[in-house]
Amino acid sequence: MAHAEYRFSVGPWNLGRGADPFGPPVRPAVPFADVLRTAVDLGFHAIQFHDDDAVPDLETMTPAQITKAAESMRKMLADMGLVAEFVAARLWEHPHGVDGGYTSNDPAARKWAIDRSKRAVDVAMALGTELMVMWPAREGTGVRESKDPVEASRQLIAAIDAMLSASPKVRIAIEPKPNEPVDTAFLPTIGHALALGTRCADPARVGVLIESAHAILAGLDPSDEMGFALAAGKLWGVHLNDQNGLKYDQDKVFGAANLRGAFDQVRVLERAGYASTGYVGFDVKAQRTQPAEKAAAHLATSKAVFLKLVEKVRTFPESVAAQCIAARDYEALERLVLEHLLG
Ligand code: 3MF
Ligand code: MG
Repeated sequence: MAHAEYRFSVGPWNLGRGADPFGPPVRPAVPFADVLRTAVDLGFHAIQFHDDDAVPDLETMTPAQITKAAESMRKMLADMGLVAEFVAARLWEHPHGVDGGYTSNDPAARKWAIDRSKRAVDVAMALGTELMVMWPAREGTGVRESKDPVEASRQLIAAIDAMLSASPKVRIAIEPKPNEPVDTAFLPTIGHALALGTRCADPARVGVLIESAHAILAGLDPSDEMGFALAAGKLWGVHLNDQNGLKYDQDKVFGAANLRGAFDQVRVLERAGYASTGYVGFDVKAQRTQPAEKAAAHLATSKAVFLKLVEKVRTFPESVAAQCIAARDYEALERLVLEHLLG
């Protein structure tokens, strides 16, 4: 049987400058044209955007100006054989978003967040993608009593509904994360995101993007989170990476901490035919220790690991596994998986 080819995507923030909470950037900023060149050189097909990656001054521009700027970005992509995968409104860096956007206790900040998100929808449409990603970064609390969680759910639904009404085509993929930068986030898991989606104005246009590390931070198995979303036809994007236990968000190379967990993620995607429905994105970070000229290696490695694991999945002795399962000999199944991965 012929296999669908996987298509890969990356965001400009994945070619970062090595800053962390304890130290400033250690590498020069990568000009946007170089991000695109690196993506092409590494065999990626699509670019993921924050709204202001595509249109830097969108808050001071008219809708016509936003559309014009995004269309010229679309042309720049097309000239290099690339397309936009999605746009996400970057609310979390703006002074108005300091206590979250949609769930801020300040009504002026909530209004700003919705206005900014609608502008981001305009950016997406002009870039030629219908997909918006919503990572609710600061939609949560550091002090639990500071926000009302019942009200917060309503506010999140209102925000999604506002985005849905900005275009009849737009689809929204919620990217849940349980913590960081907040202590406790209102949409920590895929279950929360999918449940919220059913309460929006047009549930058919609300789905999810799953990041491996975010699931691990919630104490969940990323492949099961993916399976749950796939079963509902709602897995509209993935951010594959890795995470070594419960600590700060590490955005490690895919498979770097748990190769078997990475195999399980590729297997669930492969068995569901994800290659023909969505991009494989890597939300990975270059280590601070990398010099500028070697600061894309994490992307190359993640993609190489993914493709090797696709081969591992395709060569996995499924009929032997089925015999182990039929005999309920899960120790034999365990050994089969480990020998296959080691082999
Ligand atoms: C944070 C993330 C984000 C989102 C991105 C797209 C900066 O942990 O994963 O990366 O993926 O904003 O919405
Ligand atoms: Mg991500």
